[in-house]
Amino acid sequence: MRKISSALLAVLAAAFAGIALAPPAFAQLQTRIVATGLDQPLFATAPEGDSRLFIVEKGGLIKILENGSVLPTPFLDLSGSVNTENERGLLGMTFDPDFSDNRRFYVNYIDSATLDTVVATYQVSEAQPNMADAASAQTVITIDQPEFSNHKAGWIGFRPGEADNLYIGTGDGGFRDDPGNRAQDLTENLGKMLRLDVSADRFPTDSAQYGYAIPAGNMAGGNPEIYAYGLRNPYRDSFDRETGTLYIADVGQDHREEIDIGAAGANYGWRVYEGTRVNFPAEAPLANHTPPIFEYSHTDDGGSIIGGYVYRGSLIDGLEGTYFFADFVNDKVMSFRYTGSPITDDDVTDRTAELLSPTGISGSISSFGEDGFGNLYLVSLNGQVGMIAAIPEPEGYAMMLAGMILVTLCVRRREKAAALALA
Ligand SMILES: [Ca+2]
Ligand SMILES: [Ca+2]
Repeated sequence: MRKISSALLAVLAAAFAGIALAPPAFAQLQTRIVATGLDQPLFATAPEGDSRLFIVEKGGLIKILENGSVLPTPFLDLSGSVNTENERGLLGMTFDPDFSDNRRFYVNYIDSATLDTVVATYQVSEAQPNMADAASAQTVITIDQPEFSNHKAGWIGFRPGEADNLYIGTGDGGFRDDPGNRAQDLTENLGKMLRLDVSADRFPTDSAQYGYAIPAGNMAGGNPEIYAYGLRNPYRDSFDRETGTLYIADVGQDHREEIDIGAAGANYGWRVYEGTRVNFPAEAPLANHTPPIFEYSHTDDGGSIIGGYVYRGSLIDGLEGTYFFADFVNDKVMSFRYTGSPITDDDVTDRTAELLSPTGISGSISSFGEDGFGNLYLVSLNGQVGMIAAIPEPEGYAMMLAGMILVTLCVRRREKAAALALA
C-alpha cells in the first residue's frame, strides 16, 4: 500500500511538475518597476544571455542595472561629446552579436562639436566587465545633419542570424515636410535604413577609425549604405529575435503614425506620403510606395509612435509573438500580432490600463527595451524603467502552487527513503 501511494504521488508530482515549470496563463499584464531616478533614459538593452540591463540616458551616460540596482559608476560617459538639444542626444546602442568574444558594442549620438550623427564602436574593458574602455572608441560612420534639431532617429541593431551587418535608422534631418527631400534622395543617408558590414576594423592602422564594408543586397543606384528609404524619423525599431522580421516605427508629422516591415530596397513613402495619406498633393504619386502594415491617426491616438519589440521571453505564457508599441504624446501602450497581413484597428489591443496603471510606470514612454532573455521593458523619459510582467490567472497560480507543494513533498519522501536505504 505504501509503495502504491508512493508511486501515485510520483505520477501526480510529475504531472504537476510540468505545470509548475510552465508559466501559468496570465490574467493581465503589469509593469514592475526595476529602476528609478534615471536622467531622461531613452533605451535599454543587453547582450544575449546576459543578466545585466544597460540603460541609455539622453545626456550621454550608459548605466548598468545589475542584481536589482543601478551601479553607481556609469558603464560609459559620453556627456562631454553629446549635444542634447531637442531630439539630439545619445540615442541608440547595441551589442555586437559576438560580444562574448570581442567585447564590442556600438552607440549612436549627435556630436557636440559637429552636430552630426556619429555611430561609434567601443569595447568593454577586459579587466572590468562593467566598464567600457573609453580609449577603444572608433568611428564607424558619421552622417551629416542639417541645422535642425529634430528627426535624428538613433536606433541601431543587428538582425538575428546576420552577425556582420549593423542596421542604422536615420531620420530626414528635421524641420517639417523634409525641406531637402532627403528621404527620397538616394544620394543622402538621411531618411533611410542603412546597413553596414562591421565585421572587421577597416582601418587597422588608424586607432580612431573603424569604418565598414558594404554588404551584398543593399540598394543599387545610390549611396551603397542604403538598405531601404522614404523614412521620416524611424526613432525606435527592432528585430523579432525569433524570425528576424524588422519592425520600423516611423514617427509621423501631423496626421499618421506608422509601422513598416523592413525589406531591402523598399520605399516607405515619406515625404510624398505620411502613412497612406498623401502629404504632398503636388508631387507625383510614388509607383513603388510600400505602405505601412499599420497606421493610426492623430485624431484617435496621438502623435509620436514609439516602436517596441515582439515578445519572445519565456516568463509570460500566451504572449509570445506579440508586438508592443507606444505613443509618447498620448501615453498609450498597444500591441498586436503580425502574421503577414495588414493590421486593422480590431487587431490592436490597448494595454495602457495594464501597463501605465497608477502602480506601474508613469507615462512619457521614450522607448521599449529588451534584455538578454527576451523580457521586455518600458522606459519612461521621467526616469523609470519597468519590466512587462504577468499577473497570473488565480486558478493558474493555485495550480502552480499545488504543483510546487507536491513536488516538494515527493522530493522529501524520496530523500527520506534514500536516507533509510543508506542507513
Ligand atoms: Ca581602426
Ligand atoms: Ca511611410
